[in-house]
Amino acid sequence: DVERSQAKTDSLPVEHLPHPKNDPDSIEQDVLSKVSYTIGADPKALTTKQTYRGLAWTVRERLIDSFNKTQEYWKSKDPKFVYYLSAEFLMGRSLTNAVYNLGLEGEYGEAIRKLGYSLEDLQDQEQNASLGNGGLGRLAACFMDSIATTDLPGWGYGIRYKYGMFKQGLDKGFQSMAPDIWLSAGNPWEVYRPELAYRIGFYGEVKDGKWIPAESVNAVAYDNPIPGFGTNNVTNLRLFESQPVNEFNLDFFNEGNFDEATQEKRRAEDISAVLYPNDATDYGRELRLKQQVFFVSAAIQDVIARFKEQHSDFNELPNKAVFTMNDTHPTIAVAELMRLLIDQEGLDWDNAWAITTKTLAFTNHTVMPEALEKWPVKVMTKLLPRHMEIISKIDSIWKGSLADRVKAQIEAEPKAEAKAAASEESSLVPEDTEAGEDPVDAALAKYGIICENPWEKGVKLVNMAFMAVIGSKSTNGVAAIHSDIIKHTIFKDFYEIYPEKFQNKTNGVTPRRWLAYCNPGLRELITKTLGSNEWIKHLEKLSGLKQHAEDKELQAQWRAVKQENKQRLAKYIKANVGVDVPTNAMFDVQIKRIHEYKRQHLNMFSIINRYLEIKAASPEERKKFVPRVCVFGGKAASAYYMAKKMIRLVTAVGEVVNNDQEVGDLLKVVFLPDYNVSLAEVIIPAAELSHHISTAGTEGSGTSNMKFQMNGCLILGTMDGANVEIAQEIGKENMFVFGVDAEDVPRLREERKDFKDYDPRWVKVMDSLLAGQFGDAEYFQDLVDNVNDMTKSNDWFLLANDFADYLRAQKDVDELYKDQDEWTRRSILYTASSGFFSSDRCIDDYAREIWEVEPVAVPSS
Ligand code: F55
Repeated sequence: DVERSQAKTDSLPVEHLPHPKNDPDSIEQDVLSKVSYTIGADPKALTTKQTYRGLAWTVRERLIDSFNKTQEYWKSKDPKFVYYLSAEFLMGRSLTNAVYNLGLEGEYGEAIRKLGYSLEDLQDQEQNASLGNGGLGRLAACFMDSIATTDLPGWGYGIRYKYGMFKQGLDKGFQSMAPDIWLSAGNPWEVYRPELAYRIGFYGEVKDGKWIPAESVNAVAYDNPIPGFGTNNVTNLRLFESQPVNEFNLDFFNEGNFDEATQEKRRAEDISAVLYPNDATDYGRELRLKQQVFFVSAAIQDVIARFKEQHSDFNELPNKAVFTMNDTHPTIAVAELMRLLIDQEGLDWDNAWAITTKTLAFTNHTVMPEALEKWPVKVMTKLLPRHMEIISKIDSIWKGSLADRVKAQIEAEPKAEAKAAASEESSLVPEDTEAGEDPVDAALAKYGIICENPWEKGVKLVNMAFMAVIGSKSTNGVAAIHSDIIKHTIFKDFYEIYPEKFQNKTNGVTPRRWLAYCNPGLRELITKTLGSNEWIKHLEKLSGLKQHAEDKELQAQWRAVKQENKQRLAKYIKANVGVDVPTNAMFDVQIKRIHEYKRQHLNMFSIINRYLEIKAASPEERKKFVPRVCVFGGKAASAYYMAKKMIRLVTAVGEVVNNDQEVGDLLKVVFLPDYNVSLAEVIIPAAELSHHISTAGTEGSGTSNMKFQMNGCLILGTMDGANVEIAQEIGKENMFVFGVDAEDVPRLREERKDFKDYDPRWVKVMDSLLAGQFGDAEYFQDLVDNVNDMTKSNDWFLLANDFADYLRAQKDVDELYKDQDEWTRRSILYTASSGFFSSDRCIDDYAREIWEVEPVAVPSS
């Protein structure tokens, strides 16, 4: 469908195209021109918003200039590309990032000053691009920055949702939700490409091996240029919008039936309308599956079209392209690439399979069973009949080879019964195989791609993660402990059969957005101390700070920066939730999606305990408490009942504590609504203590832990996710570690029915909630029961277990805070030890060890 006819360009004087000039006067001129002719505003009476919009358009032009050069250069070199397939890209704002990454902060700063503004003023006018839920979507955004910065030929592919992550408000302390209308003022950061449209089919039937879809839409491209830092490279995030093939039906219209006339349009536009605001479960819904196949098919068709411009032999595809699948959401790619190679390009099955399994890579982000997508075969068959045929064939080939291997294993061990074999570490037979059950059946039931829904007899499901492991060249986890766990739990048999496929790639975050740009005070201090700003691109150079960690002068300056950042946050808190917070108190933060496994309620229980202790103390004793400001932020999925209660727990306790005269400035508890990327950029630089307290073995990696570390914020955490590696880098003794280890969790869960060891402080906290000390006791009843009443629930996340040790760690925190020099020394050490957690390092590891893609830097002309 792509329009590829060419204008007669040979004789056009393209070399005389005026490239934008970058001196402050030219930029100022340019802004005035843009506000007049693009925005249509009166340059003599500009609002801040209009100024932002005009300015953004000038930055856009400079981005596109480098973008065009980069893409042209890459085309001439024809290197292998990585394509990052992700249903989510949580980009946040673009203005500051673009200006700095282009290296134009000085020129722009001056031009903006002349217009009577600061870059921050204008930046505040920008809507966040919140096309993601949380860690996974933000990781994709950090990766785009690092792919550009490290000169990798790589593009992102995703969906241009019309409405992003919902806006969160508070209504009498409860979460309220509103749609995120982020495109209302236009989007200067994207380039619409109406000529790039791919046809995506749904439903229908397969006749004589040929799929005839009953419904089709067009996937139309929008390019979002992504500038690297300290390079000429500007790469691309290509997002697709769903458009109808036929705008409307004139016959229906003429009959006066407008609803029918526009039905196709509405059905098509629904596909890219809304981001599912769920960070754990959403499978089962047909529209969600439509979204997934929509962007995956468009991306693969786009890549194949460009491949074919320069190549004719598909065996070359794995040398020119690798698709990396960000969790299970894009894993329909396995079937879609097979379908395109076989049905469109005429390859045979074996050839297509060989190419597919060399061209795809898979990243797993979680072991939480409810987050591992499984689609009902019924839904798949109806929506994607041809894909379902392909998946069935992949499944039967896989089941055949698994059965052979299980049989071979049992024969090699002739005396062993299924049970005995199961007790062996290296057995393909599941451990929970029942006596008398056929071991082959047991293995197939557990590790088949198509398997029965354990909760609904007779209902068959497609396990997308299993298909991804089988259909790709590598599978990786996102932190060392996590990559280890997946090998021995969810992907056990796959690991035994294909050990070489399994890798670890510990996550990273971009030090540009998450340190250099969000914390300018610290940026300048670090650069001054190290004598250069090379660390922004080579983060391991931060280790040079270690030798200065004890320097009293530096410590004082380091504290002054933190103090300034705390004041900025205090102002924000006052303006947004009306609470006055003391800036001499410790700023203690937990910001992330609200989840039982992340245990915000454990933090709250410790805060309640602190409150009760302050209340019980004499005025003299009260003086010994270290004052704290406890800040929470995070969204709850709309259907996640407990998560919503956890939010209410924070606000309810805040209402009591913040207004208690006896407590005064010793304790404040605030919930900041609508936590998003730009709010994180204000909170993280101001934080002194941050919470990463998931039950060991449940968090894939965590990435905010790395952001806090970079900004010199001390960590209170469990031995989970990337905390383990952070502890290695900074020294475990410098982190506040508590809680059970991952390997003990299964046993403790078994034993939890008999748990009796309740700490007396835990009992008091539970009693205070059930006595209504923080309002509506009835409302909190089931939240308490869930962790405290073993007859009703089972404290799956082991809060009661970890509580006493958590309070011990909290005491250690308070003690250390009294010694500000030691606290600051550690803070410097945290930043100094954060080099490993740059997404540049992470991307480089992916590039060398999985993608096999090499940098191609655009030369300066
Ligand atoms: C979104 C939609 C669905 Cl259906 C399932 C999961 C998600 C999601 O947002 N997951 C997510 O954010 N996972 C997180 O990924 C991070 C990056 O790897 C990890 O750091 C984090 O541990 C993990 O929970």
